[in-house]
Order: sequence, then C-alpha cells, then structure tokens
Amino acid sequence: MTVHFRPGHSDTVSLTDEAPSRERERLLIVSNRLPVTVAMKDGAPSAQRSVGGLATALRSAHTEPGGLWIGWPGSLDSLTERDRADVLRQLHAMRVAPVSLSRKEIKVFYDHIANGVLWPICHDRLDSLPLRITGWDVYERVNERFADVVADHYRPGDLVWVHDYQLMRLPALLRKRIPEARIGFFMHVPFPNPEIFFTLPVRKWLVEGMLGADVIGFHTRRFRGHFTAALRRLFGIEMEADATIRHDGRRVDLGIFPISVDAADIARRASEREITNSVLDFRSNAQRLLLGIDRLDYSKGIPRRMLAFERLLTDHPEWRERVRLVQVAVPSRGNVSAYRRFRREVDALVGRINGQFATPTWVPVHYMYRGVPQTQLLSLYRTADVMLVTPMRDGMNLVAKEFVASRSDEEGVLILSELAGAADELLDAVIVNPYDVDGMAEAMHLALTMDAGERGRRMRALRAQVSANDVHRWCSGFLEALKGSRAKIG
Ligand code: ADQ
Repeated sequence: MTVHFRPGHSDTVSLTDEAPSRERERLLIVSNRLPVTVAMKDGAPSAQRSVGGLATALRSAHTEPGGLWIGWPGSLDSLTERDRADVLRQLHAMRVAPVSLSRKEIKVFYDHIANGVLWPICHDRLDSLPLRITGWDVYERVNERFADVVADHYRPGDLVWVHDYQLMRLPALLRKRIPEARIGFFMHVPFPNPEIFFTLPVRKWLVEGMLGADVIGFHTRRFRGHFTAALRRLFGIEMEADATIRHDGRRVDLGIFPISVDAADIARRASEREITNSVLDFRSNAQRLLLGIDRLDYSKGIPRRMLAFERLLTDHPEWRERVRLVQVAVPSRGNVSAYRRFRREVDALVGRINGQFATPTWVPVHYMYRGVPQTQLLSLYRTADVMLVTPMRDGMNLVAKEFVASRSDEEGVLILSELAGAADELLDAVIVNPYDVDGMAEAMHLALTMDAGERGRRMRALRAQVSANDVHRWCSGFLEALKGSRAKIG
C-alpha cells in the first residue's frame, strides 16, 4: 500500500489500491469527527478508536468490506512531517480518510457556526445565539472540502451516509459532484420548530443542502413534522403518503429511525464480575443513589435537575443523609463562551446545595467534572436507584437507553424528560416536564418510594423495548431505506 497526498486535499490518503471489486456496494460514512483520537504514546503518535456514540453505533457497518469513514481527525498541526505521515498510515489501516481543516476553519465552522449557532437553534435556545452571525461562507467551504474528499473516494454503486448538523450543506454539494450517488443524511439533533428555525436568514439554503440526499432520517415523528412544516413554508411542497417528497425532479424519503445502543453487548458487560463487585462497594454506605450522566451542555437540563434535588431535600427532609446525587459531567465545547458561562452556573449551584445541606458525614451532590471510563459508567448505571435524564431538548439521548440496557437485574427507575426523543419510545419511564422543577422533585420522591413490583414491571417493559430496537436495527433500517431509495426514482 502506498500513502500519498492529493494536491489540494492535503491529508487525503488514497484507499483505492486495495479496494474491493466495483460491483460491491461499499459504505462511505461521513461525519465531522472521525471515530478516532490521535495522542502521543511513548514519544510516537498513536491513533486510537473511540468508544461510545456514533463510533459504536456504526462500528459493524464501517468494518464491512470496503467500508470507509471520512471526517476530521482533530488537529495534527503540532506533529512533525514524519509523525503526520505515520498517523496517516495508521488511519489508513483503520479504514478512515481524514479531511484536514485549519485552525481558523475549526474556529468558525465548528465552534462558531455549528456549536455556537446551529446547536442552540436545534435545541430551542435563541437566547444563546450571538447577536450578529457571520461565517456561513466558511461553513460552506468546509462542507465543500468534505464533498471533495468524498468525491475522490466515491466509486459507482457506493452508498454515502452523511451525519448531522455540521454537514447540512454536504448532500447538495455532493449531488452536484456525483449526480447518480445514493446519499443519505441523518440528523442526530432535533430539527427545530420552523418558528425557531426560520430566525436563521440562511434557512432555505440549509434545507436545500439536506434535500440533496435521497433519504433524510430523523429520530422522531415530531422532528420530521417540523421539517415538513419548513418544506411547506419554504417550497410549498407536501409529504406524500409513502413519506417521500418530490423536489428538483427527484424523490426524497423522509424516514424515522430512532438511534439506540448495542443492548446485548451492554447487558453482557454490565453483568461481568468486575462490575457487579464494584456495585456492592458503591452500595455499602446504604444511601440511595440518584444519578446524572451528561456532557456538560446547557441542553441537558442539569441546573433544573439540581434545583429539583434541592426541592426534594426541602420538601421531603426525611431524605436528608439518606440519598445522594452523583452527577458526572464530561467537559464539552470549552471553546464556546456559552459553555464556559454554563460551567460556572453549574459549579455555583452545586456549591450552593452542598453548602446548605451537607453534614460532617454526608455530601448531597457528588459532582464529577470529567468523563469516566466505560467500566465505571456501567458500575454507576448498575448502582443507581434512580437515573435522571432530564434534558430541556434532546435528539434522542443514549444515556437513557444505556441505563436500561445495563439493568439486567431489572432494578432501578428511569426518570425521563418528555423533551428527549427517547421519551417517544421509553413509555414506561417516569416521564417529567424538565421545566417543572417542583414536578421533577415529586417524581424523584415517587421513584425513590416506588415498590419493587412496579419497578420491575416498568424496567422489564423498558428492556424489551430497547433490546427489540437496538443500534443494529437503527443502522440496518437506515441503510435498507437508502438502498431502496433508487427504486422510487422516476
Ligand atoms: P449527545 O448530545 O452527545 O449526542 P447522548 O445521546 O446522551 O448525547 O450521548 C452521550 C454519550 O456520551 C453516551 O454514550 C454516554 O455514555 C457518553 N457520556 C456522557 N457523559 C459521559 C461521562 N461523563 N463520562 C463518560 N461518558 C459519558 C447527540 C444528540 C443526542 C443523540 C446522539 C446520537 O445530542 O440526542 O442521542 O447524538 O444520535
């Protein structure tokens, strides 16, 4: 195998030399971040496969013969020429093709537009928008760069699956380059209500970008409904009975594909002795455990969850010294000012609650501002009496499903926000309105006092739902729709 640089696409490695035959349907996955992390190990750069999220969801599709993942590998700027070539060789062996982005592009495309504008818009947070928005030209340029790299690797018959809000323009840009390609686009975040989405001056241009796809996937019916409402207002088109629309002489499928987790794998790992032993250690102090696991993101509802816990301790003082909240928050998007402000807000709330209620032998909120390894995550899921998943808005929320999948002991209660996509499926959770602090405090009390029969009944129903609709079903459902999309054209 030879690794060579293509002019104009500095980090693109050719993977054509060992590719399978032309007839085989290959899958090209495209996402902003590659499912790898490059770090220095013993003085040499090493590319490691990431775990969790999309990396896990698409692992088997990616490792199919000919599978290729295209995306940004993180900045390689600090590496020497030799180390960079070494990393590119490692990435090639992992069947990933890097798209190189400059520091300035990352700042504008990723930090400013994707995370500073599109993320808050998709999570109903108009108040978090910058007063003046610039940088759409850079967003377009970066999407063009992705399109170039995909086109470089594309061969007739390939399926191209584009992921998420960072790449909303990519389907149309690809369609221009490869008119006959089968292109899918999956929106991992909510498509917002058009009243909110239409505040963006570039609303039509973004939707036109998505419409370059043959199949557009959403987690829930509600998000697809928002999208079709936007289509009606922008183009006067209606979705037909078979969930397709006609646009620009083509048909586009609008599908519902709720993402999930590898339920069987989680259940197996959560039952290993290492995990069950640590659960006994965690439980030894006889206090009940409420658990929150989130990226530290303002959409995840951490402040109101804390206030609800504070209310629980105020309205039901019998829980003092008998219950604790473990909140694990993985640092996220520290380059965006709204996230830095948010971090300070959470720090202050934790301090206030602990200052008010702690005793020499009890601290009500255990706050961990870091990611935790998979084994610890599973131990926490298995130990929790009550899992708190209370986002203000969430596309799906995989934490809720990971918790359910890990509870092969059929114990634990899930409190779930009605504004998480997962609430459309996990009907046997205790469903709450995340804006209703007092209601959430009562839900905590209810969950802590729920009898064993009711807990078991709910958990069994939740587990049946998650195992019947796991991540493999999500992945194959989307790919089947994409393969079938051609049949509808004409
Ligand atoms: P996210 O907003 O990142 O994903 P989520 O679906 O909850 O949210 O996934 C988070 C993942 O990170 C989970 O796998 C979880 O285990 C892990 N994680 C979270 N906190 C952690 C911690 N402190 N330590 C270790 N691991 C942690 C986006 C959308 C979601 C959608 C997914 C997939 O915002 O709505 O469900 O994509 O489509």
